[in-house]
Amino acid sequence: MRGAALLAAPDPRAYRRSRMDFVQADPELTNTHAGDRMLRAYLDGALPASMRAAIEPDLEALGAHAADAWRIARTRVPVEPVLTQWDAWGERIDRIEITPAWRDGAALTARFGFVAAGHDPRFGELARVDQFARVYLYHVASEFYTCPLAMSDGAATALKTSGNRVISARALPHLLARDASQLWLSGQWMTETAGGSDVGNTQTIARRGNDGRWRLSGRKWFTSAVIGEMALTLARPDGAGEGADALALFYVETRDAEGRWNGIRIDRLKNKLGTRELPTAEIHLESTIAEPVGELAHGVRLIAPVLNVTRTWNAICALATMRRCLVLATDYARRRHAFGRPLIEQPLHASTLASLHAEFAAAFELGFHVVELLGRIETGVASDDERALLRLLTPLAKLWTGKLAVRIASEACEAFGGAGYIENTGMPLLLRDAQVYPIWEGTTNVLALDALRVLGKSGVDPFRNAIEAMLADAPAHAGAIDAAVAAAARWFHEYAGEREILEAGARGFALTLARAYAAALLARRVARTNDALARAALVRFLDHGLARLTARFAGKDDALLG
Ligand code: MFK
Repeated sequence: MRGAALLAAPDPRAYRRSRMDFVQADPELTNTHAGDRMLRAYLDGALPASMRAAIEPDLEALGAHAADAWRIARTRVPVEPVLTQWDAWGERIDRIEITPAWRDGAALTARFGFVAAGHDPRFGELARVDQFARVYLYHVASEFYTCPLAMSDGAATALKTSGNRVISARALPHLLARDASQLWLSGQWMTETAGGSDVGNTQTIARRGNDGRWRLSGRKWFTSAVIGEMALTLARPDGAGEGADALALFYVETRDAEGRWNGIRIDRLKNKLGTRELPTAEIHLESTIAEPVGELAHGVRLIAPVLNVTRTWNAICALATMRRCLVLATDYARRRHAFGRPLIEQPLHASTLASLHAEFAAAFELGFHVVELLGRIETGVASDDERALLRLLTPLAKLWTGKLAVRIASEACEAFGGAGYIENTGMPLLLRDAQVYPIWEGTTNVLALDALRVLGKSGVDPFRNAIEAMLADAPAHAGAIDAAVAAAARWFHEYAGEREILEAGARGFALTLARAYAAALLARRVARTNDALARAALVRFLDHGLARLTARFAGKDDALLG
């Protein structure tokens, strides 16, 4: 059957009963590391054997944890965090009760080093690969505890690059702790009511008191880690001008030595579509004591390492959701019989699933390539071209995986028929949660514009050179990939002087670059390993087409928009 390499052999455990007492067998999730051929093949190729062997037991344990967590979640009543603002006697306490998976988060993070592993000097440039393999296996079971972990990782990275020795000496040992009692989580408080994507509209003011200390006053509208011990946040020093350049980056510890809030009031928890285990809060800062991380301006530049790291987490976590959806939908297709045979043997159903597996395989290549580049740059072994490349590929990977996760989660629900619309199959939760990936950490359009801005500065050469180098090793599939890159480059140069047209087409342009790069990575893997799964994925992925460029529509949409 076509697509068999992507879907693997039919499962003989498929469940049948007589029609009278028929009960459909539910899909099973077994150890997600042991059963992940793609992850295992990737790690076998990316890591030296000694490192691979050293981390294997942890990955296997995380795979077992993922399967256990899925089973437990299917049998329990869902719980959500609860904010209690006042105690019985009228004192303001603002206490957040977290959920069971979150209560396990610190111990698991200490044991598996979800943040620390990425900064572990033992593994040099490959430390990030180790870390993100762990994150990939943990994410769905974590119930988005990975969100504050992402921000903590971002904060550790930003503090390291800031050169602020005092704050680094205080915070880094906690952010990178492998002892749960020492572990800190960090928030990243950027979003305000007037300044969402447009962070330059930030209204929080920083004032320096007579005691020489800085205090922040303002309202932060989406704070996903207010339960953390610290945060990095943007504020406008009193008297500084308007706009983003005048913002400064501040370090905040959320509680004082006695455990009281540091001038922080939690107004309410967000009532969100998904990620409901994550206690995202609206807060007021009222003379919150803070320390500048660097100069009293250019805060966006200083917080950018947080953005780039959390965008990488976003991409890997989106991949984790896609993988979970595909494993469940494929397992179900082996167990569910219709029209006389299992769904997996129905050509259209199999083909639909195989196409999704192929998209996922390509996105997986891009996501982990970004991780590899991040590790190379952080350990000082990367070239200038690789630096420029990572700056471009990070938003591309984030925006593409975000959109793809929603599509795959939606298709996976559909692959279950009516059951996919029923809460306690677990599928609706995956779909609701997936919708967050294209939204937070920069929407698809914001990131597409970011990619344009990067190319405006660095040009397309680093991107083209990298693709050419990969295709030199994989000439068999170069034609379609070269054609997509050439079309994108032509489009970019043709409209280089026409900003409105460039912006209007930025999303299609960004998706084309992401798809072409991912195809080149897959083609290189096929050439190097002759892996059957990678080859089947490449053939299907190329068949879907790489280019997503749009025609010149800017300024011509009035009839549609009214
Ligand atoms: C489970 C997964 C975990 C994920 C965790 C999720 C946590 C969720 C919580 C949130 O959603 S937090 C809020 C997320 N918000 C955003 O992501 C903001 C979206 N907006 C943008 O990304 C804007 O592009 C941005 C605010 C970064 C910039 O807007 P501006 O005000 O137009 O600034 P500008 O002039 O473009 O950039 C200022 C400087 O920063 C420039 O450098 P120079 O001053 O040297 O010229 C830029 O080059 C630099 N810069 C901007 N983005 C950068 C960057 N540098 C490196 N990397 C970047 N990504």
